[in-house]
Amino acid sequence: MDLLQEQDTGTRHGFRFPPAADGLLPPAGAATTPWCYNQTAMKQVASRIEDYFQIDELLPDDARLIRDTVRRFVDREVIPQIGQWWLRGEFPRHLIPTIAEMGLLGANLPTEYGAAGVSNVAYGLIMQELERGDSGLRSLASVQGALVMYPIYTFGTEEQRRRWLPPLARGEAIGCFGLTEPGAGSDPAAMRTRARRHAGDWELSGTKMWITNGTLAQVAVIWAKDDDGEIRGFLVETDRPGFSAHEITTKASLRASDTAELVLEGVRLPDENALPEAVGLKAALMCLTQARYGIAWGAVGAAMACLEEALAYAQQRVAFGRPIAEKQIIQERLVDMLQELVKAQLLALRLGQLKDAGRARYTHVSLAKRNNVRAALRIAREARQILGAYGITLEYHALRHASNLESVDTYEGTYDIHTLIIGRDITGLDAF
Ligand code: TGC
Ligand code: FAD
Repeated sequence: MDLLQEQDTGTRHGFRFPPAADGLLPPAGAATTPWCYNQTAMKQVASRIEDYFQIDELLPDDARLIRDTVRRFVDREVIPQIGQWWLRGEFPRHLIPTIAEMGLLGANLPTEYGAAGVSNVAYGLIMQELERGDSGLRSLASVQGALVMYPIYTFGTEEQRRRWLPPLARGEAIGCFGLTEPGAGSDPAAMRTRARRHAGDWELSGTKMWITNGTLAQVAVIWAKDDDGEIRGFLVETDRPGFSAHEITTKASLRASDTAELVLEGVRLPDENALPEAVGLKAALMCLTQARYGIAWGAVGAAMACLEEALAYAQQRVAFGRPIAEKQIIQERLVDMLQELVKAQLLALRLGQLKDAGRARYTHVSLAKRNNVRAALRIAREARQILGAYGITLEYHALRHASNLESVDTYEGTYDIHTLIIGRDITGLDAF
């Protein structure tokens, strides 16, 4: 039997519960197998934990509306099938047109070039809901918006904006961002990719590694050192001679995401493909700040999904004659998870408010990314343990989220790198 068959998908998370405990039993006769669903229990669980500190009332109406719309989309189109896509190592590219139509690509960029122009808080909630489905889905949107549309908007010419931003917002073109190399990740200044001048053109040579959307992309934002050793950003159409993308197929994390190695072998580019204001590593780091902001929110979504699943499961699962939710150790674990979730929610919201007010510093973003991703990872691991053996399957979501979050904890600056960024900020001393 295909354990991931789409069945009984009426619940919010498409769970299959183990034999139920008293008080949360499904209607008599509902379960013909040892498995059953209990929609009422799931709804009760969600309403109990998702907004424990009544943060909803701090959100503007439009942001709430946007969140609820994305939530319905993810519940309907993603959650019932994500386990299968993940197992097959497949990014659900058929969802791109809907995601684009909903305005989720580059959503916090101005409407002038086709983006939705929502607030940073609303954008964060979009990332939260996408990652509640899967980190890979949020990654697609993060890269497209924060790492491709943002640099074109911020560092590009008017012509580059007009050419690329509308199709990127509509999902008709997909972008990727090549900064990391096989030998340079945390320290991108050590990159070896070169951009040499050739009779007014540029010639790019080098290898970029771990690039999200790498094989899907029509355009790559590539960072390379020029003849003076200055780092510059370029727009590289992926059908140019000398450019190739090779999917990394051995991932045990973020499997529903396209990750690739990019090889540039003497790729010739006209000068108009250089992003004129993207000169110096700072330009690349500014893009990372935008993506890290979205990740800080996204991690909250993954954590919410895991806690909901663990709590609902604990109420259903009987051991030693009683639901495991009655055991003190389980309650302590659930409370620790909730406490971490609430802190992460508050941090994300305050960061969003600061960003909307133009007062967020990149070190604030580092702190939120560092805290929220690590918190989500711990919550996901705890959830997996509460689920016992069932927790190692893809019918449940905890292990998939935990595994994805291993990547999220590494990319966009590892936990250690954010420690050093914040450490430098508060001590004035560089410990890199
Ligand atoms: P450093 O001296 O720190 O900085 C140079 C200049 O840049 C400024 N700056 C930033 N500005 C905006 N945002 C940031 N995050 C910034 N970080 C630094 C800084 O103030 C300075 O400005 P100025 O005016 O004084 O010149 O540069 P450094 O070479 O010492 O690098 C520092 C370090 C280690 C923090 C940086 O290299 C770093 O962040 N490393 C981590 C690399 C990383 O995060 N890579 C991510 C690759 S992309 C990715 O992972 C996508 S995954 C997407 C997905 O699938 O969702
Ligand atoms: P390294 O830099 O080699 O670090 C190895 C270890 O050493 C880490 O634990 C690190 O914390 C630690 N370390 C490093 N420096 C220090 C120090 N000074 N002090 C103490 N400890 C230190 N990159 C892109 O450019 N574009 C993408 O789209 C992209 N997508 C990605 C998708 C996935 C699924 C993954 C896994 C990665 C992706 N990356 C992408 C790359 C990612 O940004 C890097 O993996 C990350 O920056 C870390 O670099 P590294 O893997 O080379 O690790």
